Amino acid sequence: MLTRTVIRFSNFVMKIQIMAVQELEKLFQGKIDEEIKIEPKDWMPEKYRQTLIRQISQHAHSEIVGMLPEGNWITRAPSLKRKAILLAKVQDEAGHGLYLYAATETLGVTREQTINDLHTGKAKYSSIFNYPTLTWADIGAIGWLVDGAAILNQVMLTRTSYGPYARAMVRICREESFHQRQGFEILLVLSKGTKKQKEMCQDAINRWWWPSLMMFGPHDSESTHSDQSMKWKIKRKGNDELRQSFVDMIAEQAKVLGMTLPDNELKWNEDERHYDFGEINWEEFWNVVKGNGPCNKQRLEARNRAWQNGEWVREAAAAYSEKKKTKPPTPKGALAA
Ligand code: FAQ
Repeated sequence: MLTRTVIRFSNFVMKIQIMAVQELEKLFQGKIDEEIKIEPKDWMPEKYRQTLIRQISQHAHSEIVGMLPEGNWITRAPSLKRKAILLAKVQDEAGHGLYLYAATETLGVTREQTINDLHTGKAKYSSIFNYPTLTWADIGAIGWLVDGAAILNQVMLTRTSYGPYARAMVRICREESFHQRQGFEILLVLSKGTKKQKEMCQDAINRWWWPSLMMFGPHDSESTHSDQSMKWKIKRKGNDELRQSFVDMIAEQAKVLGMTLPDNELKWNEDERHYDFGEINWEEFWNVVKGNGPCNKQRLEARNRAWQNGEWVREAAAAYSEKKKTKPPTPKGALAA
């Protein structure tokens, strides 16, 4: 008799809990529908939190790993001015990584956890950064195509439903638009240069075009997360729609450069008012995502090495912070030791 009462009572408690979660989910979706931002201390479905942790940390890793292909050219930039600009751009990417790691932390994971996931190969980062930068023109192509693709995707993210992510994206987008312009300008100079410079420009565009299209992710029909992420307004546009906007924008800009895009099927479609374009090599994409691209191994080794070499900096920062905690505050007007 007593056991039956206990079972009935625990079933009743479970039912109440399920009802409470359903009510919370309704309130949560209501906020999303009314365009009210979700903030770190608000209730959120666990799957929403996990989706954000995955996407924002993947984005942060992309910024940090993305410093490597360009960083490789800082010492070889063709002039002092180009060197200063490239240095500033690469530093910007480090800043973007920091804002995004901080935004991930607001979801209850530590930076050590997220970074460890990158270093052990568990976490993904954008496929694009697993391709090599062979000539100076590649730096132009990265700015024009890679930053161009990044902006299209990220302007939508300034309106994403999670407050800290949306706010981080506002500043990032401003800096990315400068990055894209500097890339285009590098290519514009090369496109008006000697025969060899023109060839270098075209060769870089040929190599970076298809990988840039892959940055937008799989077709919507193959995308695991798009449907739910659109309902939660984490994503505002699907992968295919953003990719199409990118093709339409770049096809026009390529004309200004007097360069071609390596796709025989690229053609203006008057009825659709869009450019038609050829099919992406998805086998190549998934191969790179799974860790088998031209530079995946090299990129992870570089990040792991940087982490190990930076250990003394982390230790010094922790020791300094401990020292500050124990030391009495400096009296007003006195000189700090
Ligand atoms: N590479 O279901 P979906 C930059 C994965 S920042 C690798 O469609 P979702 C700045 C995806 O994670 C560039 N993996 O996924 C810069 C998922 O994995 P799962 C980075 C990819 O999230 C410039 C699976 O495939 N930007 O360039 C890729 O809804 C120059 C299924 O895909 C961002 O991260 C890929 N390309 O849509 C820095 C923006 N695509 O769950 C330095 C924020 C998909 O199976 C120099 N992220 N996957 O483990 C997003 O907008 C989204 O995450 C998408 C993918 C659109 C990338």
